[in-house]
Amino acid sequence: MKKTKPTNGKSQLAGTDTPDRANTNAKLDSLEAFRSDATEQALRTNQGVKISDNQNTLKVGARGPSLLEDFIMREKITHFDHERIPERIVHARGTGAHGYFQTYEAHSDLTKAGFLQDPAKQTPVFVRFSTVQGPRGSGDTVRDVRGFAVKFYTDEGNFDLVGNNMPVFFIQDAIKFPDFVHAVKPEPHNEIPTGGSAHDTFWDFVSLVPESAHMVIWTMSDRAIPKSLRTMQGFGIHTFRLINAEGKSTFVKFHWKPKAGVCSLVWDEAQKLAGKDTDYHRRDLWEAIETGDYPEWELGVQIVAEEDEHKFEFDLLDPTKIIPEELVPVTPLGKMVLNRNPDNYFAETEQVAFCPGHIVPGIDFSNDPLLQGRLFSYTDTQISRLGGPNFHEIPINRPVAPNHNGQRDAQHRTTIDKGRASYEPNSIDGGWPKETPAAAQDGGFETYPERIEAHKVRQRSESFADHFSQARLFFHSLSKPEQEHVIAAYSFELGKVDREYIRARQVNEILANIDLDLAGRVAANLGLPAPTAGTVQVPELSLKESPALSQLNLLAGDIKGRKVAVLVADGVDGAQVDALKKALEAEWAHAKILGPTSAPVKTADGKTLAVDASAEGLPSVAFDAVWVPGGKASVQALSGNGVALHYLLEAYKHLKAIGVNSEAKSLIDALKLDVDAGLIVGDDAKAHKAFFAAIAKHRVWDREPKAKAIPA
Ligand code: HDE
Repeated sequence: MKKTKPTNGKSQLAGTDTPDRANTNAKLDSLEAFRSDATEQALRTNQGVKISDNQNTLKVGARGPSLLEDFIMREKITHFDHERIPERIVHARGTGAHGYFQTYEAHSDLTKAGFLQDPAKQTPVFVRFSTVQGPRGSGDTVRDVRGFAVKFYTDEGNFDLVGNNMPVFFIQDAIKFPDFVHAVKPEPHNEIPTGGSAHDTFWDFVSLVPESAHMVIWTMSDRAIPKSLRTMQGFGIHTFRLINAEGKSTFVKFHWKPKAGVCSLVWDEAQKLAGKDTDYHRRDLWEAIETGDYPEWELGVQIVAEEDEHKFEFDLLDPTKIIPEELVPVTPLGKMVLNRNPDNYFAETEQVAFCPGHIVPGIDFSNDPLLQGRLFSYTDTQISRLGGPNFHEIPINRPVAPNHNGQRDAQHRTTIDKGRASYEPNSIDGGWPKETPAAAQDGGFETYPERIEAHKVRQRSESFADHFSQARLFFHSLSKPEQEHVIAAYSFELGKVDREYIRARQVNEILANIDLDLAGRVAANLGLPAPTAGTVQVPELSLKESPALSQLNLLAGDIKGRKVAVLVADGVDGAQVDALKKALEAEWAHAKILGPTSAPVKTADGKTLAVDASAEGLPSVAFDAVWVPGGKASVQALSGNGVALHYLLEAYKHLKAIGVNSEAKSLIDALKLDVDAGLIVGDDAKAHKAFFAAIAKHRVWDREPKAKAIPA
């Protein structure tokens, strides 16, 4: 037997890198190096002891039993055993980013909050986007609400705006939240389904709780399958108060409007992505920030004067209602830019702790009963999730403002408090830290002295009783394709409900009160009789449609940040590929070159063209559009390549812009795809322009009826 040198567990590959591999490693190193704080540092234990062997447990002889005295191995394994912390009970799956907020001007008429005064000041923020139902490892693109939580590290303390990508909520009173969450979470006997609401307990609950009707129709709309986290609106949902230096209070609703416009996936695409790229949204946000396409949102408020509180056809305190933007437009306050990825997922995105109760002087709560309950829940949940009441000391949660007070000790205390007096008043430490009287500016926090005279009761206000008129307004405000998607989503979800009485209840007692046509269409898809009337009298709203609710009216109009797949094979026309790439870059859009494999291809003029991935590795669902350049041999090869043909077919089915060079038209013909407003054949700058215009429209909606006949 050939004798080999003992390896002591070290990789034999070390030092044998091929030049290509070394190159890739160099690339990775240059990306990551600036982040490592262990460069040129020795490997040590947590107690600071240098480690000489990190490969082998201490044993009695090379083949003997391991020794309990191996403190190095025990420390390492013990720490590992406790690496996981409880995931969030809701919103467990999330992704975060750093950035800044900058006010457009001083909003002193509305609020004394310092971060809304100086247009030259950038206030740091950390944002966490999330899904609600699924566990931490679940798919990004499931049908669900998205969390949109922003922590502003202001000079006056942290302000958390903990919102969602939809402007209303499922319930009106916090006491119903555990019931709602138990119903939507995977069923208790088999823990199915992961990440979705298409199951009996969810529909059982929502069909029994009509106040959920408005939010449920939002979750059945395309808003629940956003294309990207960058293309979502955000909403504070509840009515809040802003308080100015004179103590004047104004009601507001917070809105985030994405600069990239609002767009969604189509359902088949969302389902496929959940398998093909579980991290699709996370990756998209990460890559956008790494490439310098910094996502941006405008923060705005709908402003309602205190004296106008009761002038609406709904109650401002009811979180199942919007204020239509046609009635109260959104006043822009400032912008938020996300420009830095976290260094460490766990330390930042997992450990960040939001709470709607984190507010600063100049902002205050309303009596929305859902908001009031949230003020308790978030801090309470961090105590078990983050292991004690000192979670504010974790770096991502620390305010930039100082936070001296008499709170001491408890688990995980890291501050080394000096001095004897951890109480107030004191004379030993000179009375410090002392209260700051509430003042116009820079004063201590003072609650708005709202006058309330009432009995203590467990009651729902009469003004919260209408559950259907705004659900109807939403449905009627959608474009035809969006309405069709809502009908399809209800049909899909209720089709997964085993108990027919639940399906029937949702159709007859909820959908029929929203819209009889909607109810009839869903009933037909479920094989149920169409209801002929609703079960309650739904108030007629003065506003019949709100165009601000349809995503088709919320596109950005440009193609910044969009991704285009370019399908190539040996013999491709390299000049055409270059020209398209340049044209896209000029618009801040990006091309990825996809080959039959991950190996480079040869261009028609004999050059080597590196590819970004194989077409199989980056499927069409990960792109906004597809382009096929010319080059006879390339087109010939693609016409016999099932992955490439499926690529085009799938992009067509998902209503995406497709551009083909005239030499490549044979591919389209072979697939029997018709040229339309989004399927462009051409070779020149004019063709690029038409192609880009189609991408800007996001989908070719007119193609949808035809696309339905294409196999999924
Ligand atoms: Fe939450 N919610 N929620 N929620 N919520 C949590 O807090 C809760 C509600 C929202 O990225 C939990 O730290 C109650 C509305 C977001 O870390 C928990 C009620 C809105 C996030 C909690 C609501 C939200 C959470 C779980 C009804 C939109 C993720 C972990 C009274 C305005 C924040 C945690 C992040 C997270 C409770 C309703 C948004 C359990 C009791 C309405 C974006 O405390």
